[in-house]
Order: sequence, then C-alpha cells, then structure tokens
Amino acid sequence: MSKVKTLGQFIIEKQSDFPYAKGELSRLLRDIGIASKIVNREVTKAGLADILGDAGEINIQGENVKKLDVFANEQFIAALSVGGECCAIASEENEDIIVIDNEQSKNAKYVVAMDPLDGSSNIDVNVSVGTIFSIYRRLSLNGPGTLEDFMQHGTEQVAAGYVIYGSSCMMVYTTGKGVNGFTLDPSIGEFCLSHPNMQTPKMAKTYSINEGNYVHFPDGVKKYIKYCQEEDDATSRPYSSRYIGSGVADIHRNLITGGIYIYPTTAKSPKGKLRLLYECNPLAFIIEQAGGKATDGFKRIMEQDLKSLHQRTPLFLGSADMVDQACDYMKKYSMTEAAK
Ligand code: P6P
Repeated sequence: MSKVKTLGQFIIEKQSDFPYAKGELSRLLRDIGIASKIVNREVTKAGLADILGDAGEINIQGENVKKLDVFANEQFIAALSVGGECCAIASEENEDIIVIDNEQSKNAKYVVAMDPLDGSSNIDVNVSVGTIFSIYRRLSLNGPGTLEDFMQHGTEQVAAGYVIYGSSCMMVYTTGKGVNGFTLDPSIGEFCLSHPNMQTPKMAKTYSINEGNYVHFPDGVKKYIKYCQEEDDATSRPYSSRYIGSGVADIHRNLITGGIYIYPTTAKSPKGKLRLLYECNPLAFIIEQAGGKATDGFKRIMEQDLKSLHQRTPLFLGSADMVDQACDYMKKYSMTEAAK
C-alpha cells in the first residue's frame, strides 16, 4: 500500500475532527488546492515570459497574457465560485468584496479572504512567491455574502493556509488542529503530505526584516536589531539576517527552522505594510498552531479589531521566545506606538 497520502485523502480523513461537518470545508479546501495547481503551472512558466509574451501583450497562441497576480486572482475566484462552498471573497486585488450569488453558492456557509499572489514583484527575478488564504463561517444567515461576514477577529478563522510556489510547490494549512504541509508531486498532479504536524522552534537564530527602513523603525525595533547583532556565545549571537522580500518565503523558512519576521511601522507604512485580514491573521493562525506567536508589537494579531477590508498592521511573527523578546523591547522603548 503506497505511503503517499494526498491532500484529498488527508482532508477526508480529518473531517471526522469536526463531527457536525458535512464536507463543505473539505470541499472548500479541495477547491483552493485545484486553483493552486493551476497557478503553480503558470508561475513556473513565468520565466518564459519573453517567449510567451509579457502581461498586456498577445502571445504566440493569440492569447491575452495577464499579469500573474491578476491571473492568480481570477483562478481562485473561479474555483471558489463554481465550488459552491463560498458565498463571498475578499481579495488583495479587489477594492470591494466579491459576492458569489449563483444558485449553488449564495447560501454557502463560508467566506474566503485571500492574497492571491503575495510578493508577485519577485516573479521576474525567480524568487518564491505565495498565496495566502483565510476561511471564516459567514455571520449573515443566508443569501449573498456581505462585508460584515469578514469583519471578524482572526480567532474566528475556521481554517487558514498558504501555498508557496518555490523550488517545489507546497500547501501549508491549519483547521485549528495543528499545521500540516503538502508538497505537489507533478508526476501525479497531487499535493502529498510531506510535513505532518509542523511545529516551529521556540527559539532560533534568524531574524527577517528590511533593514533599509532602519532609520524610521520604532526605537524598540532598533534596540532589538542591535540585540540580534551583538556578539554573545551564551545566546548564540549574532543571529543571521535572512530577508527574501517575499513574506510567504521568509515565513515558511522561519516556520521550519525557527526565526522571527518583523514588518514594523515605517515612514512609508506608518500603520505597517501587511494587511490584517488576508495576510497577518491567516499567518498568525498557522504560526500559533505550530507553537509560535504573532503580535503587532504589543497585542496578539488575531485579537485585533478589523475595521476595514484592507486594514494594515505591524507584524512580529515566528518563534515564541523571539517574538516575546522583540515585544519586550517594544514595550520598553516604544510604548507610545501602542497608543496610535
Ligand atoms: P519590502 C510583498 O510585497 C510583501 O507584502 C511581503 O510579502 C514582503 O515580506 C514585504 O511586502 C516586502 O516589503 O518593503 O521589504 O519590499
């Protein structure tokens, strides 16, 4: 009997974790998996853009070539629209929510928030990029989904995950019962369980931050960076600075090896750069389920109030002890930041 366990088999097997589940969430995760495989196929061809044509051009097949983040957005919207399990979508690519009111979806139980292709500016230089998704139970009783269905705390997520399109394509997700990673086997076109029950180390020696913004960082972040750079054998310092500039790639590495990712307030992003709904909350759910932590420097990410769809927040995410330490510096040197 093959030891390979596909995403589909795993989802069905774990469905028993939710006694009242009638398969809707399982089918929703399946739909996301299907769209991810289609996006992966296009992302891996991106390097051939010169041959296939740049976005906005007509390629040799006479097809209109799309920017990959637009293509990814369309693929996830299409898969979720026909799947029948989602009544509305919030996307980084769309100003307003996308209401799915076809017959099979308008009374669906779930809404999905997503960043269809985070870090897409890195595609041209062949750096890994990713999709981030977050699933909530709708608050409205029935009919087309509403904006209010998304205005929930991150603690209300029923599932969250990301897909990383890198040297291999992986889906990592949680439904609140741990974190599991699946690697796409192109020879069979299936995501196969490769990283069961992922746990992130409580302490590690990697910090990820764009130090080009140092001058405008809060004092607490400046002090923490200097702490990371000091020489001290007893605490294995200096740490290593690793920053790819593609959040899913940085956070996926830190999830596996341990580390902290920080995107604080900067002059250009006075509220932080990353979005609460479809980047920070899902990544926070995953990292907490893997034993890590995620805050805005002061408060747990998943307890933040969401007041607008594209709301930004500072993000301190990763190994629990490292996040605690960075936040201690924020409390000691940047308490005024919390008041903003
Ligand atoms: P900067 C990508 O645009 C992103 O949202 C994250 O994936 C990434 O970590 C960050 O922004 C990079 O931002 O300002 O350092 O280039």
